[in-house]
Amino acid sequence: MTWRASVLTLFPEMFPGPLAHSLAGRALAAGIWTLDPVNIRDFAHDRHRTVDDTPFGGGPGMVMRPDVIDAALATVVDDRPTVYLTPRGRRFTQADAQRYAAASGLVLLCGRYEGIDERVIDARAPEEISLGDYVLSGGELAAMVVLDAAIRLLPGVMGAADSATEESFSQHLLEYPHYTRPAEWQGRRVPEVLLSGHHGAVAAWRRAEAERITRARRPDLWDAYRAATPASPLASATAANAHVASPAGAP
Ligand code: 9WO
Repeated sequence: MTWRASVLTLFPEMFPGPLAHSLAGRALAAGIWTLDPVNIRDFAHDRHRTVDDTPFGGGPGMVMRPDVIDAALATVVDDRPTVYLTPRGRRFTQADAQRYAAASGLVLLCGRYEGIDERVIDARAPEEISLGDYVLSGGELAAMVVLDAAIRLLPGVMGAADSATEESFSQHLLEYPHYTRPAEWQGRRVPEVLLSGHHGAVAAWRRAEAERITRARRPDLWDAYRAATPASPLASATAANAHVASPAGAP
């Protein structure tokens, strides 16, 4: 019923952090999800509560011990996906966010230092997820991003209209431009169609703008969108008439 996030970290006090100040924060207060920060250090078994050690084979930095990580994971793993946030993971996508939102919750493993002993990754086989090609000082900020993306999709967090839109074509398109009052600002006018009250024309303009921006900025998304979107009757008519007249250089 309640979506449950368990976050394994050496810095449990970082959570909920910025999540308290978003849709996710309101949903947390409303009991739509629960947050269970787990301090990895509580699973150390020596007097100094050691969680890391020097790498076998030498080299810089420290590595998190597999026995400590495994003991922490053992207290939380159930039917939920377990996710390790790491720059060497597969790229996080909106489809992952949707899959996590549809699960009963998440177990998020946040590393520090140079990472975690490979054997506990082999043994527990978490999903290894990356936000992008950069290195942070730990997985915690990435875990917050993943949580924010999943939680806003939980039932009752967003308006139903918003989530319906997200499921549809908008997934492969960048956002269309947004405008609000004043209708003229520093000599710049809002596009007239948005003031027309003609909902069909507004929708068509927004879609055309989203397509234009996606094509210009993200050829990879544009290709995925074209592959996933059946040609509209209008687009088919355009294609059928392509031999008639088309501006030079048009596709
Ligand atoms: C540190 C390091 C130092 C010297 C040479 C190589 C090195 N790699 C790393 C490293 O990747 N450290 C990670 C720190 C270990 C796992 C947790 N940390 C982390 C996660 N940094 N960045 C992320 C992350 C997670 C998701 N998306 C983007 C970045």
